[in-house]
Amino acid sequence: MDKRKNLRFRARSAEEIIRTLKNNFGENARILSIHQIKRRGLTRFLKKTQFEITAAAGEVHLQGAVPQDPPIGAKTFINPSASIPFKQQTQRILMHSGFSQPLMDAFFENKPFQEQCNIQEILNSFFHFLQKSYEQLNIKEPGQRIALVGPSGVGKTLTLCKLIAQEVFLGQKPAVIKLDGEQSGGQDVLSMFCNILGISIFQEGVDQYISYGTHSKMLFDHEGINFFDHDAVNSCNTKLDQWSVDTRVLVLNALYDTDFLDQCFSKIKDLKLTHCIFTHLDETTHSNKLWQYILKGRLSPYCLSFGQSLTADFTSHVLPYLLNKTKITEDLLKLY
Ligand SMILES: Nc1nc2c(ncn2[C@@H]2O[C@H](COP(=O)(O)OP(=O)(O)OP(=O)(O)O)[C@@H](O)[C@H]2O)c(=O)[nH]1
Ligand SMILES: [Mg+2]
Repeated sequence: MDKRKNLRFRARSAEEIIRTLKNNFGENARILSIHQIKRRGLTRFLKKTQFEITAAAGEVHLQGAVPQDPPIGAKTFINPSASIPFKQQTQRILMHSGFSQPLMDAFFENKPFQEQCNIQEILNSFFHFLQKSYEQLNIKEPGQRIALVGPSGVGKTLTLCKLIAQEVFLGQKPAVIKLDGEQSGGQDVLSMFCNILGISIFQEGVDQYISYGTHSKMLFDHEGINFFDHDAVNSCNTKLDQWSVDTRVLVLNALYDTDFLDQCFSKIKDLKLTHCIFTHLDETTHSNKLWQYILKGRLSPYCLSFGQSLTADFTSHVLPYLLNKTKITEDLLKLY
């Protein structure tokens, strides 16, 4: 097998995942995505859980291969109405499909326009513009102290479990620190999940500081923050400073409207945010609006979550995943 290429395989357990990764990539593996294979009908009760894993050797670029399919069918759309300028028509389609004005402006800035061009070509070149812009992002690698922050209920804890599982599959043992202000006595999902995986979990303010020290990698689960509350934002920042957290990940639900997403992204400086994660992609049909945050949001895309599994349903293949979900509103194209 060519070890430079991505590897896709199926496995039934963490041990099987680790074994396959080690056999193919040695210690240098990197998991790109894990999907839980959904079974239908009665067989789902009889068969063991199975995962599909995509992995790469460490030096392979995280985002992997990009699908070649164009965003729309092979039909040719010719400008039907000379009265509305062609550029305006294209903008209208893109805007109604959920793309932001700054993104369109950046696209049109680099695209010399001729009135008699074909609309499918323009939309395809917009698709390539998205891909190229992503490839030009300066995406930061996550550091050793990673905290997930965001509004209440977005999926911070569940996403943290997915990240812990990924570390464990790679043979690592990070420490988990709960900064959630609650004293659950180890009865919450995160504590139980860590206990099952043999991961040390500490409750800030309850466990002694000395016990954290031996772990090089630390993952922090912060309680939900009200982004409209300055005091809450400041106290979160102070806490992350005290813990010297270098990777501060904004976690947001992809279903949120753009006003609220804008509000959360406006706290980048206050919280010294570095990365972002979008969740609930499985429940989102219109993910086009996410491009503006991925390309112009000034945070490095970390991964996407698309399901409720504790160990699967996430991908760090952000570019191909989003390209696959990107759609131009078909009703508008019917006019052309
Ligand atoms: N369908 C779907 N559900 C998700 C996803 N991520 C999280 N959830 C669900 O969203 C709910 C909230 O998830 P949590 O991880 O508890 O959210 P949280 O941000 O930690 O919540 P707080 O700690 O209360 O702020 C749970 O029911 C999760 O199963 C996702 O990507 N897809
Ligand atoms: Mg939580």
